[in-house]
Amino acid sequence: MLVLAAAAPLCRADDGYRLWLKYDQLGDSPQRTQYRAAAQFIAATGNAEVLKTAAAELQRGLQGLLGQPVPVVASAAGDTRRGIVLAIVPAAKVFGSPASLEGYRISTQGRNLTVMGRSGAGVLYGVYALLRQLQTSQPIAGLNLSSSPRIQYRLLNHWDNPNGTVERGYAGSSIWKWYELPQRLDPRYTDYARANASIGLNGVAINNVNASARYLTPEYLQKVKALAGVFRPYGIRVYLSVFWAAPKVIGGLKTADPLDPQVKQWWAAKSEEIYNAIPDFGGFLVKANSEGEPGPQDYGRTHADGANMLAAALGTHDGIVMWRAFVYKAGSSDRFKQAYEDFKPLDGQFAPKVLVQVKNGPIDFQSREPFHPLFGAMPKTPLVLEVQLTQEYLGFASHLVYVAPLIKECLDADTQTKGPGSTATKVVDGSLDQHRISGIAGVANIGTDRNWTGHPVGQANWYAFGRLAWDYTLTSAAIAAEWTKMTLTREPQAVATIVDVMAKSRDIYVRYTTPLGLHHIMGQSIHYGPEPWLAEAGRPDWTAVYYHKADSLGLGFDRTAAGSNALALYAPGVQKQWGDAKTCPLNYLLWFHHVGWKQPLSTGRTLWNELVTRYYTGTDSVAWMQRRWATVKPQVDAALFADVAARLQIQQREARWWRDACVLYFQTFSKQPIPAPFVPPTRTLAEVKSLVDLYQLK
Ligand code: BDP
Repeated sequence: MLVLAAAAPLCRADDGYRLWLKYDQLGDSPQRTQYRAAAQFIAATGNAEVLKTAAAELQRGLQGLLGQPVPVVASAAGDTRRGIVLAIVPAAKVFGSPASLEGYRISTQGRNLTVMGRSGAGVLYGVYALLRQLQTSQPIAGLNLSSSPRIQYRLLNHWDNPNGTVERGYAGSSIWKWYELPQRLDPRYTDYARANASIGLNGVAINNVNASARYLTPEYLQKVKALAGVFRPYGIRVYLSVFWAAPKVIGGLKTADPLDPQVKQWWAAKSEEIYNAIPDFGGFLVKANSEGEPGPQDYGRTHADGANMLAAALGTHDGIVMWRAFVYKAGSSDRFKQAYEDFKPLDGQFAPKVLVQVKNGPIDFQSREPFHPLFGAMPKTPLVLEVQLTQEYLGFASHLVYVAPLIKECLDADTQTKGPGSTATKVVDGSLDQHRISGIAGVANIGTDRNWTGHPVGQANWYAFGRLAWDYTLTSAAIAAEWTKMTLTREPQAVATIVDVMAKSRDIYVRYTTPLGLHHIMGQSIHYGPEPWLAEAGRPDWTAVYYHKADSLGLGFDRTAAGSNALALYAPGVQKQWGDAKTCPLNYLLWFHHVGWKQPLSTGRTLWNELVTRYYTGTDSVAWMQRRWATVKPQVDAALFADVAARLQIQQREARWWRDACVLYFQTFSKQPIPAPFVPPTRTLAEVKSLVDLYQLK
C-alpha cells in the first residue's frame, strides 16, 4: 500500500504543486540502502508544537523517499535499531551562532543521527536540511552539519488584496480565501507553511503594502488569527501591512496625525487587540507617503514620527515595525535621490523596534539597478533589504529569469561607506554597525495557480530567496542545483544544463530588454513589454523618456555632477569609479552617463554598436535556452517539460519584440545602421509600437 502510494506520482503528470518537497521514492542505490539503514525510527522527546511538526515532516519525507514505514517514538533510550533523534537542547550544544534560537546541528551520535536545536524551529530547520541531503543524494554517514540563520527576520511580503487580487501577481489569485476564513482552513495554507519553513522563512506579511484598513477590523483579525494558527507550528509569524489612515477610516477619528494622543491611543489599543488574538504577532509593515498612500507627512510629521508612534503602540510585545523607504515626491529633480533625501536625515531618530525597509535599487526593482544609496548611509538604523520575487519587471510568469544572481549582486555590492568591504550584506545582516536586529523581505510570486508561481522555474525564485535569507554565502548556482535536484531531476548532466540556463537567465533578460544600464523603459502601468517611446504619463518619472534621455547626441541619464548628481549619494570610492564613464562598469553605464552614440566603449565597439549587439545576442540567447532545455526532455516530467518549453517560446517571441522595439526606436536618434552581422528588423517601428496596445488590451 505504502509503496504504491509512494510510486503513484510517477504515473501521473507532475503539476508542480508539491514544489521542492516531492519526497518521491528514491531509486535503488547504495545510498538509499544506507539511508534506509540509518532511518528505522524517529525519536522526538518533548511536547513543543514545532518539534512535533518536525517529527511529522521527517516521517512524511522519509517514508516517501525511502519507501519504508518510519515510526515516531518518544525516546531512543534502549532502542537497538538505528534512528534519528530530534532534540531541543541548551545553546552550548548547538554549533553556529550561539545567539540564534533558530540554528541547528545534525551530528552522528553512536548509532543514531541527532538533529538538535535550541528551539523547535531550530530542529525543524535541521529536519529540512537532513531531508535535503537525501533529496539531493548526499551521503549521511558521519554527518556533522550545523547552521544558523545570518539574518533574523526572513519574510515574504504578499501584495494580496481583500478581494482576492494580487498586486503584480502573475500566478492566479491570492491564496488567502478571506470569505472562507476563519471557519475553513484551506489545506493549501499548511503546504504553504511547509514550503516556507523548509527554506528557513519565519515571517509572512500577508497583505498588500497598498493596504486596506479592513485587515485591522475585528472581523478580519479573526481571519488573520486563523492563518496565524496554521503557521505557528511551522515557526512562522504573521505580520500586517497597515493603512496609515486606519484610525480615520475604521476608527472614527478626525485625524491620523502620529502625534495626536487619540491616534496614539487608537493604535495602542489596536495592537493590544491583535496580541490578544495572536500572541506571537510579528508586527507592522508600512508604506506611507508613497504613490498616493497617506502618511505622517500629511500632518507635517516625519517618517520617524510615524514609525516611532507605531513602535510605541506595540508596547512590550515582541513585535517590530518595518517602515518602507520606497518614496518619491512628485517634482523632485531625480527620482533616484528621493528616498535618500527623505530618510538619510532621519538616521538616529528611529525607535529601537523600527527597521527601515529598502528596495535593492534606487528606482524600482528594475532588471538591474545599482545598489540603493541608503545601504551604508544610515548606520544608526537597521535596514531590511526588500527584493521582488514576483517578476513585475522580469517578464511576469512568461520569462524564465532566476533572480538569485540579482539578489546576490545587491548583497555583494561594496558600499565603501566604512572603507572597502562595507558590503550591503554587512549592512543587511547588521554586522557593519552592530545592530541587534536584521531583516530581509521578498515580495512573493505566489498565487492560486496549481504550481503556485505560474512559471515552473518561478518556484526557484521563492526557494532561492529563502535559502539566501538563511545563508547568503550560498552561491546562486549551488541553490539552483539543490532546487533542480529536488524539483526536476537528479540526473547529473540534466542538472548541470538546467543550472547553467538558470544562472545565465537574468543576464540574458537584461541584454534583450535593458542592456548597458537602461532602465524603466517598459510598458506603461502594466510594466510588460517595451515602451521606450513613452513620453506622457501621470507624472514625468513614470515615462520612459525621463530615464533614457535619448537625443541626437546620445543615450543615458547623466547622474554625475554635471547632471542630477545622484552619484554624490554614494561613498567617494564608488563615486570615483562610477562617475567616470571610462571606469564605470558597462552594466551601469547608462544609469549614470549620457554617452555619445559613436563613443567607443571598452568592448571596442561604439555605444550604438554595443547596444545593438546586446539586444541581438540577448535575443539569440533565448534560442540557446530553448536548445538547452530541449536536451533535458528525457529527464524531466513530461508536463513540466512541456510547460517550460512553451513559456520559452513566448519568451523567444517577446525577446524579439523588445529587441526590435528598442533598436528601431533608438535608431531614430542615433541614425546609425544595424551593424553586421545582425539583420535589421523586418517590421517597422510603427508595427512594433502597435503591439503594446495589443498587450495592454487597448
Ligand atoms: C512598484 C509597483 C507597485 C507597488 C510599488 C511598491 O509597481 O504596484 O505598489 O512598487 O513597492 O514596483 O510600493
